[in-house]
Amino acid sequence: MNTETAIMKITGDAEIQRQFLEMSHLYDAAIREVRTKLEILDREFSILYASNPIHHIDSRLKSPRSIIGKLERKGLPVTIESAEANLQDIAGVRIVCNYIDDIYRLAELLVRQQDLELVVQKDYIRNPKPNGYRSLHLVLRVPVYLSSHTELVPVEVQIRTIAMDFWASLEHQLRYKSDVEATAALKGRLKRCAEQSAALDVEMQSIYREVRRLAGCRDDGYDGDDSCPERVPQADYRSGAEALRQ
Ligand code: 0O2
Repeated sequence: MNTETAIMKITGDAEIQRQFLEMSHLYDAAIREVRTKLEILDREFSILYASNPIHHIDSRLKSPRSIIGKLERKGLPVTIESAEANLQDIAGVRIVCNYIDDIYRLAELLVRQQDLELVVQKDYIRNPKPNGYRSLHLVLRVPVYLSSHTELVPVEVQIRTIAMDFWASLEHQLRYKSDVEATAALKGRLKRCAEQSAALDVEMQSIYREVRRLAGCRDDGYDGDDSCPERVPQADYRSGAEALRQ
């Protein structure tokens, strides 16, 4: 069954539509919970330390077309059960920060919350992808309290700086615009931009720390160093909350 046939099946079948609505409600609730947690942290930082770690937050529910496409690419059954069992990015939250320190600080604060469980962590800042992509990815399981029971729902959280986000959006266009050929020259130029923007992030971080020190700002208790603070352990795919809670 190709993607179009699968979409036709979904849109034409009342029972599948109902299941899809139920699933969307669940993942949307999980997104809202994560967003609320982040807004609370950001507000607290602004009150206590006169700083806002979060520049802005984006979130999205993966569309049926994109869910079906991903299941097909992975050779998995195209059903709601299969999507729930195999895809961890149906719910996605992207946090865009000013500085690299903010990324690790937020990750640490999220993972410390008792009701969130860290399932997967991928640190593409310490270990950028070969194309230059940088971002910290966490998959968190979030409890959603329903009328009859509680569901633990995975949410993929991507945390990156403004510079990383700027780069990723152009690279995304190059990758997904089928009418633009991703030549080696374009890829090479993008890779160089990734290196330059990584250096910019490090320098901006350093200047910001110095400015805060000179201004005598209240210490936020975070002792990150240089570009990649050691507080968040090396990227890996292990399960469990221990990775960041150590
Ligand atoms: P979209 O449209 O953003 O949703 P997995 O999800 O684990 O099965 P993968 O690719 O190994 O698959 O996961 P990974 O590496 O954590 O990447 C997931 C998401 O990160 C992607 O989602 C992108 O949003 C982003 N991403 C990862 N690598 C790149 C990259 O090289 N360039 C850009 N621009 N974004 C990247 P989707 O589903 O691919 O796309």
